[in-house]
Amino acid sequence: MARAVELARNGRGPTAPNPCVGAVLVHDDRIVAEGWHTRYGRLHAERECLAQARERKVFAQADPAECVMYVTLEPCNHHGKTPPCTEAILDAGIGAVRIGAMDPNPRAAGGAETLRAAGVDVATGVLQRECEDLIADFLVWQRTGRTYNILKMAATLDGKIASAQRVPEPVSCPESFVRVQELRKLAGAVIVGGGTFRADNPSLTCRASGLPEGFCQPLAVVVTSLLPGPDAASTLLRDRPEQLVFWTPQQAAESDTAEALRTRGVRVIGLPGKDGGLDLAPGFAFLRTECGCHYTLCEGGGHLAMSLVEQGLADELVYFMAPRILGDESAPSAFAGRSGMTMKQAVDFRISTAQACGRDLMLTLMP
Ligand code: AOF
Ligand code: ZN
Repeated sequence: MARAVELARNGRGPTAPNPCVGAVLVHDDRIVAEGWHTRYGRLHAERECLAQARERKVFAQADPAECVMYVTLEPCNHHGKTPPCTEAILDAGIGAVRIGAMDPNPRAAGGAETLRAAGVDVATGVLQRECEDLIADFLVWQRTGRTYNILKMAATLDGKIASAQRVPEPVSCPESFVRVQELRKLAGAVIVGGGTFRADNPSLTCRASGLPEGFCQPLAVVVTSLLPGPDAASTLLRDRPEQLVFWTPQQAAESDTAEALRTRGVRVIGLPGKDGGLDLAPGFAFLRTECGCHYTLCEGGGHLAMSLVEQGLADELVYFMAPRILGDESAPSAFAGRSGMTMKQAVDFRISTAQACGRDLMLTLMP
């Protein structure tokens, strides 16, 4: 199942707004075929896996009744863009199926029962946590009208994201930079706070290697109450104003500055207030419905990160921990803006994956 989870991740992005799913076929404790859902509307993981088994002539030597299929998501039971996977499994005569997560989509669910009723040996809940984390994005798309928002932070051991002088220097190692580019490739929009926009003058482009021809760069969203003038020295304003979006208080969105920015093709979106800040949820709904984004990536700074966490809009936290210490209290932190907190008021996350990334530690955390 761990291998199936790994395979499923290959489809993350292209399968949206459907889930990514992986499957492996095992005979005699050996993996004999693999497959994953590669793209929205294409064959499901189980059918890809069975196709590979046939291509490799697996069933010439192995009795399908002695094969076990491991699949990260309950096999679908419905005619969608493709016929039901339960049918494919039964037609192939597979003897046993091991399922990770149950399908939360009521139209497709029920596969486990159908297979059982047909005499297949079915077990559910195999690596359930991992398999459920894999479809956290699918749950957000199903249950809300907004994007699945990944919050990425890179910080020192003492949680600092920059020096007190805010000189734009990397905190994390080159390997982590590569991983961030993969996240930007996944994202339809990259979001930063106004402080980061002003201090770093970022381009927020994806510089992953081997980008496909005609790759569409993610939108750049800046959350700020302080709109820049249309001629401000900003890489984003200069290079790609049409892909630049500001989220700003309602009043600022009606200002002359906002109008001047709009004449340059910049989108200025007014958001309602909330707890002294902005209500960010309508912004994410805008990106999903008006811009067709499925994933968004927020890259700080600390105030925006904390607002997202408090508003329940950090669906996944990717935290690069660099083994370095700054020890400077006046340096900005990965999360900021609250005061007088007790430990009871800390926001808890669960570690989903932890892996070395160059000299850094890369943590994926779920709320
Ligand atoms: C599976 N295996 O690999 C996937 C499943 O429109 P369709 O036919 O692509 O069906 C999409 C639904 O099927 C989707 O909402 C989810 O419930 C399930 N996805 N199921 O057995 C797969 N991708
Ligand atoms: Zn299916």
